[in-house]
Amino acid sequence: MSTGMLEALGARRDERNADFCWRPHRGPFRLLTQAQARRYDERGFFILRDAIPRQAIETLMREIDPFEVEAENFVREQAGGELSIMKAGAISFTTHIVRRSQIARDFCKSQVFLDLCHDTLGQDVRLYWDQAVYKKPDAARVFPWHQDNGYAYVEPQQYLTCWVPLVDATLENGCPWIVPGLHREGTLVHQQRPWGLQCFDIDSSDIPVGAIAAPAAVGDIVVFSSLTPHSTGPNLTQSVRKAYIVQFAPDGAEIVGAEGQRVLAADDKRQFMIMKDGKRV
Ligand SMILES: O=C(O)CCC(=O)C(=O)O
Repeated sequence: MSTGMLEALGARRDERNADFCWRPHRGPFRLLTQAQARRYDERGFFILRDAIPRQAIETLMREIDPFEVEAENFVREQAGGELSIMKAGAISFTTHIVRRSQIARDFCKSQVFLDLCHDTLGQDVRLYWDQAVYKKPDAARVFPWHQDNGYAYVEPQQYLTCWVPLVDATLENGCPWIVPGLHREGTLVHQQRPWGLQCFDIDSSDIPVGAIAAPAAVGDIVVFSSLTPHSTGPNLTQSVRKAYIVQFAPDGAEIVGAEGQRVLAADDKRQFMIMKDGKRV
């Protein structure tokens, strides 16, 4: 079924991804219900409701805001307003906050992430990436359809993304949208588009048949695979949509370059172990 979907969307597998096979999750689980595990296997995502106390999100947001201002000012003042996929006044990506913040480091080791990692990745897990994404009011700007593994090709391909809203993420302010099912194909070819990489040969603002919106309130986590195609909609409101994205990979994961060169994803300053033998590090 998904091969037909791939064709319909003008998508194809990355050359490095010849024989990917999705590994279903059988448990035993610490946190996931059987229904959530089934949804993750079948659709590539689920929303974990009320998973983080509001107070923890408020503390985290207060910590992140000044780093975001600094990143935004850098792009505005030193990079001519635009740097890679970041555009001052429209969208900011503030990466590796854990390098500078104990609050962010502690957040990434919260029990809920340990449990999610245990249930989806195994016993030995590292933080792979963390970034805040702030979407400013901008009626046009969507974030294009992509898989997280399309930005840097990681093996094993199946790692975990937790999209954490710092304010309620709604259809109006740019919540995630997900195309279910295609995570089972592994990593797809991504092409450069003006606002980011894209894995479908459609307009970035088009919503494929079957796509599902994932609005999420403060306290929820949108949990998806690094292989789940997703986008976020435009921010049609007058306030900033803020999210913190934390990604986790099994210890030993490697980034594979276009020529096959491999780099271990184990920079201890930002890709530290969160769990060893199933226990917090
Ligand atoms: O939060 C957003 O608006 C898009 C971010 C995203 O999809 C990503 O960083 O992979």
